[in-house]
Amino acid sequence: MSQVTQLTPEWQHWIQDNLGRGCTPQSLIEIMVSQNFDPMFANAIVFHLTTSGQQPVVDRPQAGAPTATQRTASTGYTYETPRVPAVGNAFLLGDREVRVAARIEKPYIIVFDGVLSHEECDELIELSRHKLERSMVVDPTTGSDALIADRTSHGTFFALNENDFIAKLDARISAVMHCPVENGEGIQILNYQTSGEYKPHFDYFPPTDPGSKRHLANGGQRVSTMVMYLNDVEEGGETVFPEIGMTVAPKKGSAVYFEYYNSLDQVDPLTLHGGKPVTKGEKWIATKWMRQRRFG
Ligand code: PD2
Ligand code: ZN
Repeated sequence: MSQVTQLTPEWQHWIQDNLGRGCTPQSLIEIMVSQNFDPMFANAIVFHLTTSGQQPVVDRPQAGAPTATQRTASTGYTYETPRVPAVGNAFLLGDREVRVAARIEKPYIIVFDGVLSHEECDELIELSRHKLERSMVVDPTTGSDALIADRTSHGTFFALNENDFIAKLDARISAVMHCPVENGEGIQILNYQTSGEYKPHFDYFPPTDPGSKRHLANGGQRVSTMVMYLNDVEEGGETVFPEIGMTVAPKKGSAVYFEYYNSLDQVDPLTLHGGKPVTKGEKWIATKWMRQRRFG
């Protein structure tokens, strides 16, 4: 069944009424997506009604698939010069050569090979194994940690520069991501057992969610993410970007980087992403999130 990319007057009133009642835009988008709306269309239309209060364009041409340019324009996000320059296929960071395996412009995504050595991957796993706890998400209304079925991993954090080993990785990751070390949240380690997954979500704090406020107060918005794969997963566990039909298969030592915040204070909804269910074996990743400013 094809996804809905048109707004009937009934849906328009429903959105306006609910925004008027104080519902968060994110909660309305989630309901629309559950009712088979195209996620990007839902995002754009709710964003439009939230910010302008004007009549939206209710029709979108149905003939043919929209081009990448049209899709980008419809989100309202402006692509600026990326934080990580789109030049070069490899760069030397200390004793490591990090290679670019793939790049996408909109949204801005890079797959890197060799960010971590196999020994570093093993060490991160061994240092984390004994302190894993069930992963949480941010409740959009309160901003508190919440346990939900959409995220069935266990994880733990390292403090920034916690020891020499972690400090070395924090420095390398910050160089790859072109962001100061102090803007980074501590490295997070996640473990997914078979059938574990993380359903599609945004890593940024949705600006209109009341619960985002307290997270934005420390370090500002998240600007970019790097997910580093610590093992080769037997089957499943790909990182998926459903808006652009892209999946990245886990490969020990490799990473997927993406950025989603610009100088106009906009966030890029095309970076919706998730961790697909692990169907055989287990999956270990390390995640780094960068903020606008010093974090912590
Ligand atoms: O496990 C992943 O591949 C994944 C996918 C999406 C992890 C995260 N997001 C995350 O930790 O934010
Ligand atoms: Zn994520």
